[in-house]
Amino acid sequence: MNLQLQPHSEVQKSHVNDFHRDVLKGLKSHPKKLSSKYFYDKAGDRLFQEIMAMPEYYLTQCELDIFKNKTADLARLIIPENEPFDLIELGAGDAMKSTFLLKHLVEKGTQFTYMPIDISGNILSILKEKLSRELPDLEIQALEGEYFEMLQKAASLSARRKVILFLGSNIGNMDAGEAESFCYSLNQNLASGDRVLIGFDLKKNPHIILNAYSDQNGITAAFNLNLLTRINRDLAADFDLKQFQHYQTYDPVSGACKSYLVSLKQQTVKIGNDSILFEENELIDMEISQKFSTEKIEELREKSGFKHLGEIKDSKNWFVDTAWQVNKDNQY
Ligand code: AVI
Repeated sequence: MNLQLQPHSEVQKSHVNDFHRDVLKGLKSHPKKLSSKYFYDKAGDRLFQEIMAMPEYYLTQCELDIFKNKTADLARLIIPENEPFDLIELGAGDAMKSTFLLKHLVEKGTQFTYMPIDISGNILSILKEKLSRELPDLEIQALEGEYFEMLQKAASLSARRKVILFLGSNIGNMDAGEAESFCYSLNQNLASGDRVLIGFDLKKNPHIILNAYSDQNGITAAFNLNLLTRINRDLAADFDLKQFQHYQTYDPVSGACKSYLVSLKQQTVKIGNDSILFEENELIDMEISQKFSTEKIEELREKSGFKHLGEIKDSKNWFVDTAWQVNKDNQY
């Protein structure tokens, strides 16, 4: 999920403009807000790798447990029988978990093309290189760009049935409205019979959840503060990182796990030609990592018009990969 682009390109300029616009809009709102989609520059990617390796951050291990130890069940749930198909992964990254499924399918001689979609061409070339070494028989068609544009491209490339993977509880980084419109658009961009597998982090003991996002070593804090460093670098700003402190909350009733940065004093921060005033203890809303109940997942499925196919949980029942199918005959 590295959004950094090659220097001096037109694409880079338009991304910097979007970033500038979003940052100013967010910091001029009440309460102040920054989008966690901007966490992932080079340093942010590295910090997220460190987070995934932390013992407290159980999410990765739970979903890995599903992909590694329940691979055949997973394949039975989402893979169309006796029919070639395209397996599309949204935000594939290093495809650490899905590689277990890919290996299983290749070994069984299943006919399919793996289509990883990512905004970062760099990540996709590393992935292609890794997979062609580990699974030389795998057919890969990497798609660089935004999810929905690339889904349309995938549809134009082949009329085969599509199976979409959206893993890692990335859906939890959207607020309720965004998650609904994302799932609805996903449904609208697919054809009847296509399938999706979405990873959801489930509600559990609140201490476990809070610990995963407020680690003792401050890696999650650094992950949040890194966005201020990015704004300083890319938008000529002068945030003093020592004057902002990470604060994490988890509300076990709503399932909202939220991170904030707290301004430690009254201060004015320059961003290019703009000045933003922070009161002492004023918050910047940085990220939501929503935790789900089975009912909430069902509600999301119904609102976006999918049919339930099944689900697989890890051995602790902390994480679920849920399979839905597009059923256009039955919609509205
Ligand atoms: C990428 N995403 C699913 C992570 C999460 O759990 O919300 C990002 C993250 N933020 C803090 N720790 C990890």
